[in-house]
Amino acid sequence: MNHRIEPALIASENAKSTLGLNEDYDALGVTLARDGVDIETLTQQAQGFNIAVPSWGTGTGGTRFARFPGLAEPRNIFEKIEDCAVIHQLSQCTSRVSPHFPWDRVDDFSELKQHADSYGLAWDSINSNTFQDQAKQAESYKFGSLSNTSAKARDQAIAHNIECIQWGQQLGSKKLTVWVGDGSNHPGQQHFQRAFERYLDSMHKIYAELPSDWEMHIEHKMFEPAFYSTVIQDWGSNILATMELGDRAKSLVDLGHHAPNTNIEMIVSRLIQFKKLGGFHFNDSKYGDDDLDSGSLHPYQQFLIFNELVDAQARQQPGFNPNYMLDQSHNVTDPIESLMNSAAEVQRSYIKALLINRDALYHFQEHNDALMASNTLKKAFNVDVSPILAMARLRQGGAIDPIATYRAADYRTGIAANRPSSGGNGSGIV
Ligand code: RM4
Ligand code: MN
Ligand code: MN
Repeated sequence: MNHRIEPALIASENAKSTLGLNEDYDALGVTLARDGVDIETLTQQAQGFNIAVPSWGTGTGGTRFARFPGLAEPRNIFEKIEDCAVIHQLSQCTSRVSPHFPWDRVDDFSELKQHADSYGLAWDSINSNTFQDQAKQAESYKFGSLSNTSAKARDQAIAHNIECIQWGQQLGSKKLTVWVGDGSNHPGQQHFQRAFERYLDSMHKIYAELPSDWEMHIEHKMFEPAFYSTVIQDWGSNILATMELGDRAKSLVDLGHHAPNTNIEMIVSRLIQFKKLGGFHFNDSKYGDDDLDSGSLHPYQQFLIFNELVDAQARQQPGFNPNYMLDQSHNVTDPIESLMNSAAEVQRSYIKALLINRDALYHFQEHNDALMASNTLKKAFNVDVSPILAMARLRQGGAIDPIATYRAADYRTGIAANRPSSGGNGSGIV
């Protein structure tokens, strides 16, 4: 298998802190054993954790105002795959990449698949893009795509989603994620019901082309690019659409796509209950969408979401098999560093949620002991599981400290000559 970072460098960096890690790991093992928790089981669960990386997250993001490109940014999907290979090599929990079409379109998909294969990477959900007009596109999406009042524009958007499925089949993907920018900017601009009817009609046509072993994930978003209303505004519109379409249509929760203070963990619970939780786009935010790295501001919210997920796993809830992915914009950090860090932060929430004493929690819930129920969650949240995450990486050939190892490798400087700047410093969504 190909490597982007010299394995010998990872080994020498790891050697610097293996002793300390072993001590911390053993100490944590003793503490956890006191509560009847086996640290080895947790480490295996950490090793089994996987979260996909969005191809578009490997480039430096921007705002409506500006974008400040970084050194040696990937210029195409082949180079994005190389950066994803670095992320996975060091963090050992991101073996899948989610492409966005037509941004990542290539002429030869078998060549692209081979390229990813050579780094041990597989393909996650395919994302269609009908929120921008492409060069030489016949119909404009200025006033929507799947819900456009023009049948020609709708047909073009449907055809794009179907070609996304076909490209995905060549890559070995099994999922299509549909997020549309459709909506309105002025009260009265759009007839809400007719727009939703047109959207559903278009989605039925895409769903009819979905291979039998594929799922379709619908992503809601309450604002942007439409700022007054969006056609799939919230989880309510989302689940209604998936229920109309069929069992293989499920809802996807992007953490940045809700109003501030929305109880996202409760939405997750509802979707689980009705077998409609397709997956996640993890990120964090204070004001807008995708603006902060996962777990950087609201780690407790992320933990509470994983409380619901681990609960469903423990109860073996039928139809429960959500897909995890990061979806965030990195404007001032090195995207490779942010993606490694964020993958580990989501993994951290998962491991902490596994530590929750579920029988105790159920007991306190049944007896309406609000304080002790809350403290049961807090007890798990307050455990520093870093040694478990580091041990999981070490045992799989990754880095004890991915950021330090990445910096020691000086990856960007090493490839800068081969990746001249594209000069793109205009505004950019990702
Ligand atoms: C959207 C949404 C989608 C992503 C685009 C780039 O806000 O999160 O998942 O495909 O951004
Ligand atoms: Mn998203
Ligand atoms: Mn988003």
